[in-house]
Amino acid sequence: MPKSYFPNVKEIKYEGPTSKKPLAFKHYNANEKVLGKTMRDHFRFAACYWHCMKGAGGDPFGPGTRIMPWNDAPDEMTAAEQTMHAHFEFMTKLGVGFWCFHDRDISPEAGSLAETNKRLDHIVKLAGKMQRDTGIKLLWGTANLFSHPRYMSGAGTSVSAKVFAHAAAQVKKALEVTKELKGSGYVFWGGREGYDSLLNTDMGRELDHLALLLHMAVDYKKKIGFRGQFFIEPKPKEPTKHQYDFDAAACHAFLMKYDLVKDFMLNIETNHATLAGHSMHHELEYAVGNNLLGSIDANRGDTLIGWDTDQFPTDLYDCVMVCCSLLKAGGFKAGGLNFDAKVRRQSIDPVDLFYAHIGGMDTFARALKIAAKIQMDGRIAKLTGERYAGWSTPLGRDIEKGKMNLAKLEAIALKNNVDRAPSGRQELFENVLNELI
Ligand code: XLS
Ligand code: NI
Ligand code: NI
Repeated sequence: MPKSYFPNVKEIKYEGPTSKKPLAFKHYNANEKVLGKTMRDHFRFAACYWHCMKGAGGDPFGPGTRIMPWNDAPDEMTAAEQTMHAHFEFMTKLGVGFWCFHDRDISPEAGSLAETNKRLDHIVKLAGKMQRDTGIKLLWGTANLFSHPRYMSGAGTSVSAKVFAHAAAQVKKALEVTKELKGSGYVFWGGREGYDSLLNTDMGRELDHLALLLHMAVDYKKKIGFRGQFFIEPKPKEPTKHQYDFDAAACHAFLMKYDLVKDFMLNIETNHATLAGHSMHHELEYAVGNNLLGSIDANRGDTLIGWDTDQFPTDLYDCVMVCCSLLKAGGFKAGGLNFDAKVRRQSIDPVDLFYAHIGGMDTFARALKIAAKIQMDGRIAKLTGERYAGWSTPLGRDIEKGKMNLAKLEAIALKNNVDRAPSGRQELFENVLNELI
C-alpha cells in the first residue's frame, strides 16, 4: 500500500440535499443529467496543483501555516514525487476528472535549464503513470514565467532578450510535456507581462515581443502535433500595476491586432474579472459573444480586500450567472472548470482541501440546475426579446441588414416622432430570477 496523505478521508459520495455529512456532496451528482448531459461533462472540474499542493498559506505579512505531510522528505525530488501522489490521492477521493499545473509546481528548478528539464521529465513520467492508473486527465498545463527573479520585468515582455530566450525555452518544454500528458489545453497567464512604471517602459515594443512569443508557440504546437487548445487568461494587475492582458476585451484586441485570434480562446477567472472592475458575468458574456469562451478558473474575491484572494466560489447568485453563460456558449469543449482557489490561511488541515472543493462543486451543481431552470422557464429570454421587438420590424431589419444609411434614416426620423425606448423592466427581470433561484 502506498502511503496515504488523507488517511481519514474516504471517497466523497453524493448523498443528496438532506445529508448533513460534511464530507459528502449534497448537490453534485456526477452522473445526474441536466439538459441531457451529465454534471461531470458539463463542468469537467479540475483541481489545480499550485494552490492545493504547493500553496502553504503565506501572505504578504507572514509565512505559510498549512500542514502538508507530502512535503516531509529528505530531498526536493522525493518531496516532488510525494506531492504528485498526494494530489492524485486527493483528486481520486474527491472525484474530479482533471488537473492543471505549472511546470515549476510539479518539479523544482535546478542549477541549469538542462538539469531542470531532466527533473521535469522524471516527474512527468510519474504524472503520466498516475493519470493512467486513475483515469484522471490533464485539463491544461502552463509554464511559470513569473516566480523566478529572472522574470522580474516579465518574460515575453522582458527588457532582456536573454530572458525572452529563457522564457521561450521554458514554453517549448512546457508544451512538450503538456502534449506528453495529453493535455486538453495550454494556458498563457502573463503574470508579469505588464509594467510597474510607464516612465521606464516601451509599451509598444513589449507588446510586439509578447506577440512574437505567442506566434512561436503556435508554430511549435503545429510542429510537434500538439492538438490542445491555447488559452489566454486575462488579469488586469497583480503582481504588476498593469497587466497587458487586462480583461477579455483587451485580450481580444491584442489577438486581433497580431493575427492570433484563430489560435486562442480565453480562460476567464472570476477574481481577475472583479479586479478589472467587471463582474465574472460581464467577462463571460464578452467571451461568449465573441466565440472566445474556452475555459474557466473559478474562484472569488472578497469585496473588502483588494487583491486576488482566490477564495472558493460559494456565492450562488454569481455561479448561476456563470452557468447561464456557459449554457449559452454550448458548454466546454477543450476547457473545463478549474478551481484556481485556495483554502484560507487559517484552514490548515489537509481535510480543509476537501471541504473547500465540495463547497465549490455543490454550489456549481445547484447553479447549473437553476440555470437550466431559467432556460426552460423561458421568461427571461422572452422578456429580453420583447425589449428588442423594434428590431424585428421592417425598419429594424433593414438597419441590421445594412440596407440603411444616415440620409435614409434621417428621412424616417423626420416623419416619426420617437419619445422613448421601451421600459428596461430590470426589477421584473430580477424578480423572475429570484423566483427561479
Ligand atoms: C494567477 C493566475 C494563475 C494562472 C495560471 O493569478 O490565476 O494561477 O491561472 O498561471
Ligand atoms: Ni488562474
Ligand atoms: Ni488568479
